[in-house]
Amino acid sequence: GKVRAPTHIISTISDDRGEEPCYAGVPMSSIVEQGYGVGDVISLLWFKRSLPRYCTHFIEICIMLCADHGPCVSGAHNTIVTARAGKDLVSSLVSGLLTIGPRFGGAIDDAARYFKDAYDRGLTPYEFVEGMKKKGIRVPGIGHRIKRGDNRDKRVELLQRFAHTHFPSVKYMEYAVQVETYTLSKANNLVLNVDGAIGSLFLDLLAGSGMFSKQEIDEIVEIGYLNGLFVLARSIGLIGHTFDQKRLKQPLYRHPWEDVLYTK
Ligand code: Q5B
Repeated sequence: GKVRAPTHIISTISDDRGEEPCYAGVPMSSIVEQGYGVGDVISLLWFKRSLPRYCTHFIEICIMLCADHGPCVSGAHNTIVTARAGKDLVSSLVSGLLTIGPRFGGAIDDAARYFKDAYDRGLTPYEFVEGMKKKGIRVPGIGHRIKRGDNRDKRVELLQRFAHTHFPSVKYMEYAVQVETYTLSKANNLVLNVDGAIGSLFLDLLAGSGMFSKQEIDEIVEIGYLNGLFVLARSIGLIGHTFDQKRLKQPLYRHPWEDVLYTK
């Protein structure tokens, strides 16, 4: 009989061998003709299933509101400096992307991991936050350089409002808000930030949509899918910053001596 030689690659999300490419089995013509959006495409290629409209809409809102946060944040700054050094689009983009991590934009997965673990174990916000402090770990999803208790992040508010209206349950987000109430009692900058809002709300999406088994949710949280939302979104802004610098014909950036403390 026919013997299939072992393959070097296994792939389960897309197939380009037929007349048209398929994402998780859905042909491109259906994607275009049925008016799918980028949230649907993310659902197919990341989660390998079609999600209900409120879920794909939520994903699209995350992408829109994380697309940029001005020129002063770490990622945009790196991209701007790189573009001004005469580098190409891809180099400028990746130099910005490389700043995404535990402090900047890449705290979504850890926020989901820690909020989920604390909520599922029934920890009070006090037990959770003080336990993290004892371990010397900053609570991911909490804290911001410019947002404060009296100057909340509008993006967080918008995500919360959408979820309150459309999600069947927002138990993880409500837990994150309780954590925020406790951290704000310690310091005014310890607000629930955009990473924490997305992390906790995505847990609610996964748990409340009925589209994922418990095992699948655990795997998604363990592998860490959610920083991908910030990476994808912020790429839009970083590409914009690259074009902006090129359009403005900005010269090589050099940081001013006056802004450096030279010390022995
Ligand atoms: N403290 C975000 O720190 C920041 C604490 C904490 C317990 C915490 C910090 C942090 C967790 C990571 C996270 C996502 C580095 C942020 C984003 C996207 C963005 C960015 C933009 C965009 C800010 C002062 C005191 C110290 C600290 C304590 C701080 N955070 N304690 N848990 N989470 N958060 N990142 O202001 O006693 O004095 O030693 O790591 O969620 O990245 O717009 O800029 O869209 O681009 O520099 O929004 O919170 O505060 O380091 O001076 O700390 O607060 O231990 O206590 P800061 P620090 P003490 S959203």
